[in-house]
Order: sequence, then C-alpha cells, then structure tokens
Amino acid sequence: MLENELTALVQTKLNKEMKDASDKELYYVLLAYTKERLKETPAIEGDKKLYYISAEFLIGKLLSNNLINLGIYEEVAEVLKKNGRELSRIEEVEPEPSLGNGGLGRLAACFLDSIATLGLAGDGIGLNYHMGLFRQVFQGHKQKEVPNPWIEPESWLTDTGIRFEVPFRDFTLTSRLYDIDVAGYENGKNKLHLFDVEGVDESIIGDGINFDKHNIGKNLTLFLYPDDSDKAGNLLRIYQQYFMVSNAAQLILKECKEKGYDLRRLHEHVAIQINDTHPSMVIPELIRLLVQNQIDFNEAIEIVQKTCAYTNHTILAEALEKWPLDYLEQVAPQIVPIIKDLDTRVKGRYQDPRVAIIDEQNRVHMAHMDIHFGHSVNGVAALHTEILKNSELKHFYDIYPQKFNNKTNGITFRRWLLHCNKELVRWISGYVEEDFRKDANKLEKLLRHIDSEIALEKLLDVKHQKKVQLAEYLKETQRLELNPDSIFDIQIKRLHEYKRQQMNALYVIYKYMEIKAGKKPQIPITMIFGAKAAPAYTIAKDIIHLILCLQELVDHDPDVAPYLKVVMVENYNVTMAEHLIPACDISEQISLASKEASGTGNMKFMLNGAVTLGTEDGANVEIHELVGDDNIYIFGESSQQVIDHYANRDYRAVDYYINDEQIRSLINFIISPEMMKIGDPYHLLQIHAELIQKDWFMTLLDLKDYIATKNRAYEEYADRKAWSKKMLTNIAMAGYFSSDRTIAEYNKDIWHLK
Ligand code: 26Q
Repeated sequence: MLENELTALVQTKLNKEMKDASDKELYYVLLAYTKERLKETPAIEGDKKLYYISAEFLIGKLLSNNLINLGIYEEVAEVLKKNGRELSRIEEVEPEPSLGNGGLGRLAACFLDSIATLGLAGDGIGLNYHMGLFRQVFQGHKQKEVPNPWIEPESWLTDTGIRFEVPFRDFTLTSRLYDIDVAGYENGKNKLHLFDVEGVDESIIGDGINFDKHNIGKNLTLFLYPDDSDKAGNLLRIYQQYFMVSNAAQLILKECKEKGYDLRRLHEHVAIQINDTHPSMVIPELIRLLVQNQIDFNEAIEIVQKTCAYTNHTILAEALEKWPLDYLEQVAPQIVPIIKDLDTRVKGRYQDPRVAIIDEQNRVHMAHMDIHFGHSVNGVAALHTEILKNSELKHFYDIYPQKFNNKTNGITFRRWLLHCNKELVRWISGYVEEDFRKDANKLEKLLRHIDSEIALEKLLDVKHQKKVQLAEYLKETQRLELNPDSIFDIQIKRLHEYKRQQMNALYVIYKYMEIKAGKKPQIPITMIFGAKAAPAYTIAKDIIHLILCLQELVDHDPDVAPYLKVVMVENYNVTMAEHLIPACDISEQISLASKEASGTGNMKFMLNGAVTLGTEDGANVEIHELVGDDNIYIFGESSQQVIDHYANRDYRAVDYYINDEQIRSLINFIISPEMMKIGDPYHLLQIHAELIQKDWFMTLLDLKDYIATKNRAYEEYADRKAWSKKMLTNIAMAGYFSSDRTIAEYNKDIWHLK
C-alpha cells in the first residue's frame, strides 16, 4: 500500500524509478507524501484551545520526526532500502529551519510535539523568518555570520490564504499566514502558525547578514533577531513583536467567532501562553481588540487576565525586556494608552516602584505587565522558580503568591531518543517490555538490569557505535578526524559567559600543559565544542577564537595530539546536536550557579547515556536528585553563594590570578608566544584581560574544583563496567524529563484544556 503509493508518486513527480533519483529529488517526493498524510490526519479538537505564542520555534528538520509520529518511519525506510536507497541520507538534504536561537526556541518545538501527542488542542503562533539563525563559518579562527535561508519552493509551509491588517503608526502591513502541521506521536494534529509580511524582500540583504534596518515593509520577517539574552533590542524587534501578537490576537478572535463563542467567555475557550516577554504586547493588543468588539474596558482586562499566562526563562537582568515608551509610541501608538492605563491601576494599588509597569525612566517592563495582568507566572526548573520567588521577582511573589508555579522543562523523546538513537531504543526494548514510548517513566525498569554483565556490555557497544557514526559524520561533513576510542567530552550550547565555555577552554590548557610535562592520560580525550555567538557579543566571539586557536595548537603538537583532541564544530544547530548527543560520554553543564534557568541539553545527554559534569544549577539540581551522587559529577559554589558574591560584590578575579600560581599560568598561556603565533593577538589579549579584570561570570571561582572533578571523571571512566552502570542509571532516570510530563503539568495547573 505505502510502497505502491510511494513508487507511483516517484513515477509521476520525477518520471523515473526510485533507484535513479537523487537524494534531493526523493526528499521532495517524501515531503509531498508526508504532507499529504498529515492532511489526512484528524485535527485535534476541544472546547478549549491553547495558543503558545513564541518569537522562536526551533523545530529542526521535520521529515524524520513526522514519519515517526505518523507511525510510518520503518515502513518508508524499508521501501527505500528495497530500492537501494537510504532514508538517513535523504534526511540529510532537508534544509534545517533554524527559527530560534537556542533553549527557549527548542523548548517551544518540544512542547508542540508533546501537546499534540497528549491529544490536547494547542497551536503555536510565531513568525516566518526567511533567514533562520545565521549560518556560522570559521575564517582565520573567527566566527563569520552568513545568511541562512531555509524556505524552498516546496517546503513544510502551507499558505492558508488567511490575511490580516496590522496597523503601525506610519503604515499598515498585510500579513500572510503559513501553517505547518504538527502531528502528535500516533495521535491527531495541531498547527504551527507562522505569520509573514507580503512585501518581504530578500534582495535588501547586503554583506553577510547586514540589511536595511529601516525598511520595515521589506525586512520585518527577513531575519530571526540573532540575539540570545545579552544585547538590547531595537525598533525592528518591537515591530516584529507587535506584528506577531496583533496577528495572534486577530487569529484567536477569528477562530472564536467562527466557533460561535461569546468573547466575554474567551477564557473558557482559550489559553494563551506567553513564552518569555517577547509576546507580552498580546495583553494590551487583546484588550484593544476586545474593546473594539464592544466589550467594556474593565471587563476586557479581566478576560485577558484569565486567559494569559507567562513563562520566565531567564534571570539575567540584561535579557528582561524593558522598552522605552517612546519606542512603543513610534511603532504601535494604539496600545500605549492601554499600557499607561494598566500602569496607573498598578500604581494605584501598590506604591512600591519596583513593581510598576512604567518606571521613572519611562521604560515599560514587559514582565511586570505579564505578572500583574496574567494569571500565572512560571519558572522552568525548581531552582529557577525558587530564585524567582525569593530574589528576582520577590516583590511580585509577595503580592501574588498564588500565581507562581514551577514547570521543570522537558524534551520530546521522539526526537531526542527515537529519532537520533535507534540503537539505544533497540537496547532499551530488550529490557523494558512496557511501552516507554508512551510512558517515559517506564525507563526506570532498566534499573533491574544494573548488574547484568550482558546488558552493560551491550550498552557500551551502543555508545561506541554512536561514536563511530559521529566520527564518520564529522569526517564527511567537516573533514575532522575523531578517535572513537577516546573519551567524548562535549559542550554544546549558545556561547555565553555565564555558560562558561571559557572555563572548559582553560581546562584544555591545563591538560595540554600536563601532557607536555609528561603526564599522559590513560585514555585519550576528545573535547568537542559547538556554539554560536551573538554577532555583537564581543567577548563570546573572543572565546570562540580562543577555542579555535587551542584546536590548532593541539592538532599540530605531536607530543599532545595522540592524547588530546579539541574540536569546535562549525555551525552548531539542531541537526548537529542530533549527531553529537548520542555519542557523548561526558556532558558539560558548567554554568555559574543561579544563572542557567534550566538547560535542556543536559536532559538530552542524560537520556542518551552521558554522565553530567556540572554545577548545582538549573535542572542539573533535579538530575542530581534523581541519579544520586555516584552518577553525576557536581562541583563549584552553590547558587546561594554566588548570589551572595554578587550582593556583597566580593568576587575579584584578579585575586585568584595573583594568589594562585596554577590559575595564573593557565590564564597567561592564552597570550603565550605559541598562542599569539596562531591567533589574533588583539583578541587573545582582550580575553586574557577580561578574565583577570572583570570575569563577570566568575570563571576562576570554580576553576580548581572543575579541574579536580573532571580529572576524577576521566579516571573513573577507565573502569568501563562501573561507568556503564552510571550510563544505565542516567537513562533509567531520564523519564521525568519527558516534555509529555511537563505539558501534562502545564495543562493541569494552568491551561485546563480537558
Ligand atoms: C531579548 C531582548 C532583545 C533581544 C533578544 C532577547 C532575547 C532573545 C532570546 C532574550 C532571550 C532569548 C533566549 C533565551 C533562552 O533561550 N533561554 C533559555 O531557555 C531555556 C528554556 O527554558 C532554558 O533551558 C535555558 O536555561 C535558558 O537560558
């Protein structure tokens, strides 16, 4: 049946046989076929529907994921194989939609998968950026950004024909709505709605990722704003945000009217989740539109409040959006009186200026608006939520304790296990009879086999296979040579000082110097990095430069190269993560405690049998609780200690540099003659100075403990049997981090869909 359909489709579309078609041609056939199957999949219906509004949906490639969720992956792979073709090769040619920066965007994508899998009616709403996050290329040991188009004439997008008018101060833009079907795992489908502008013009892109920032009609959805929680926004970002939420509000009201709902009961039929503050303007916009629909202003506020809920993803002050009122005035003056009215109400009730929406400098605190005029505020891991309640948002928690709740993040096991690690799935299936695909907690049954020599050996075999596959992949795609018999120690995430890639780089220097001094590691070590830096984030780019220089230094040193390899993969993205994570032995989660809200990479690694080396931060805390002291490597000062250092201003990097000879020699190596010969002295001097003079994220605070703990992990790795027990325990306890669990909690506590 499926075989006949596919063969016929290849014939009609390509006028040739499967065996004679190129991978790209076969990809288009599979795309068309899968879209058709998705069309036939029933839409999930319900009397109440969730709208998850997010500026980012980092969905990654969709072919394999859709085939898995439609339950036809094996069959399609089989048909292709019979014709001498390989599905995994065809998957490779799909362009990756990189419609997000990192964790927040990937979380939104995992959530859509779980919402549909649980059979809940819930759609995503975002923007159809023509260029995803920039493509990263390395030139002269530096990051260069190039445009990253992903939309081809045939793609997962379907033009719905739906158009809205979005009024700005100086002009009105017409939107176009494109949809992507989101199939649940063996369940019905929801939609991801991506709004675009009609006049977007790719020809205004200049050098690299530069473009005319002023021509909003042409640039509004041209680029994903390439920033991750560090640089301030600008007018374009506000245009994007207002465009997104005005379309969202119009779509929601249109759907409610079509279903005949009374808009006064909107909250009984609609839940809106505001993913960080990027969609916060949906609150005043929805109030505005309800008033246009003859609803009294006070009542509109109440309705919106009962509908909207806000998720906080960061406590970094610089990432909490505060837009100058006159920026908003320039872009969307129609919502300014509403925001002012909301602010007046707050100021009438609470004198504390720290909870005001508009501050003394006339800046609008988007999160404050969400907290006052939404009904729920959640953090994304237990520790993060406690920090919000006790320090960052304490003044709000004092007013609205009942609004605060925790929703520890999760990941979809469809992509991060079933798709990317079929070998491990086969291994698990040998020991867990129940369907862990539907109930992730069933993975715990693996613990019964912790003393089975065969099970443990087979598990080590799976890991080795995935390391061999990664080595092959990186050889083919990046001309890198990896030794699969070495320890794979991996740090992949956005480049940010608080994530402390620089600390890992200092460990590389430590190990390099040890080996030079004759202390050779028992087992060779491969340190893998993958990270993009925001284009304007100078220090982050200097850290990339440092790592790339170390890569070259080690590669060309015959004393060291047999024992140590440093690799920074180019253009780290979701697809690359799918190759790296199953092959990992040691998962680096080394953020400065209190700064990483949750992390989700940590969960993906654990699920794939890597052991975490990390600080007591974000969801690491919960991983630690689940696996116990013996199955994780924890180091560094606690979040409370770190918070106290900031409060007391008593961390001085220079003291560590002066007082500790080892630290001093590691840091000075950055500007050693051998490094200066490889790298750009200006940048090496800059990162050297930064670490001594500022080091805002306290690298040196935990450096010694990090080195000692990592050394211990490497030593213990040599006891393969003991290590394989750690791997098994991590896999067995990963069930808690299924996003199915997270979504069930959102629904029970916040959305109440059914
Ligand atoms: C803000 C203002 C102006 C321009 C850009 C931004 C901006 C853009 C992206 C601010 C933040 C982001 C992204 C934040 C993010 O990805 N946070 C991560 O969210 C994950 C999911 O909850 C957590 O696991 C991570 O710990 C958190 O860092």
